[in-house]
Amino acid sequence: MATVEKLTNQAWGTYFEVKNKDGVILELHPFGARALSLVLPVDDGKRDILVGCKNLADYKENSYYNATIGPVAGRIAAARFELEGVEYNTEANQKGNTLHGGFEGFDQRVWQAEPFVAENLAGVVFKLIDPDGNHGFPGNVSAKVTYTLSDDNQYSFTFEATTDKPTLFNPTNHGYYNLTGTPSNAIDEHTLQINANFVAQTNDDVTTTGDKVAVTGTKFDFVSGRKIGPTLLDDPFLIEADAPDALTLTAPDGKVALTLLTQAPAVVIYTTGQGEAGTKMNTGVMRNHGAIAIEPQGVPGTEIYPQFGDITLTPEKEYSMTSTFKLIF
Ligand code: G6D
Repeated sequence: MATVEKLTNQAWGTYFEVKNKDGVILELHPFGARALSLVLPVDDGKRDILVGCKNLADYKENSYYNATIGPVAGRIAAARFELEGVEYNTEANQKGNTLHGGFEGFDQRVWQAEPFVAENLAGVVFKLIDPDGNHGFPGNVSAKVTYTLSDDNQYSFTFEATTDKPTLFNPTNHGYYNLTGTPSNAIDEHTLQINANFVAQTNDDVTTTGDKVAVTGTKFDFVSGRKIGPTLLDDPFLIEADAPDALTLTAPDGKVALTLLTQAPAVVIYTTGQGEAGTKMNTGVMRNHGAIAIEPQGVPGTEIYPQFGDITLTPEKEYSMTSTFKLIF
């Protein structure tokens, strides 16, 4: 029977530990409504497949790790957008664009936490009120992230939100994974299969162009599944609407795999590089290409490219998006 406990220690302060009947452990924290660890009982020992920081102070320096990102994940080009004829200016925190909600996005807020247990699962509901005009985004937004771990080994997060005036809302979970259990191993020997025939084309500053590119014959072609190798990615994969799932990542030893099912139209895949190499993480020192971030979300740039969908949140409609990782071990 899945359980959840509120705990306190020196590294994290107050955090939550969810356990299921198979001994999977998911640790969650109110700072950034983030996951701290996801430990699987593999036959050769306990394996934490999340790449996270050693303590809370490190998360404040590296706040994207395994955090809730919002109100808008990815980049808002030129840190501006228009809604119903009104122009809004957000914070230009990277190369003149707004990255991941600006200087103090959802990953840097302390969320209200409510642990809960239900039939065959347990988890934590994190809640946040983002006031009108905060960091340039209109609307008093009530945001909620529900993390669950089920007894049939499914790890899920659901984003929900309401607003009192039209705004943008496109959150994600910025989970970093290494299925060997440590970022001291490169991800090169992991096998990745993605049900995406197209990626959204990006500019040099990683903003999207509005066009999509067929993956066939390119470094983005993971349709049949292949080893990641030295491939560097920071791209939105456009998930085929009729696909049974979005992607599957498999450990080099084959003992662990994740299959992602999501209501999101895209998954941004980001592979770490030299910029993160050398950082002392919770499960070892990050080597070059030591982790892969898997971020289900609306396509970045949708606020200017309607062909990608719609990320406006209005008082008339609630936002809800669920992503589920099937944990195979
Ligand atoms: C870089 O461009 C990438 C982002 O997509 C990623 O989320 C971040 O590093 C961690 O800015």
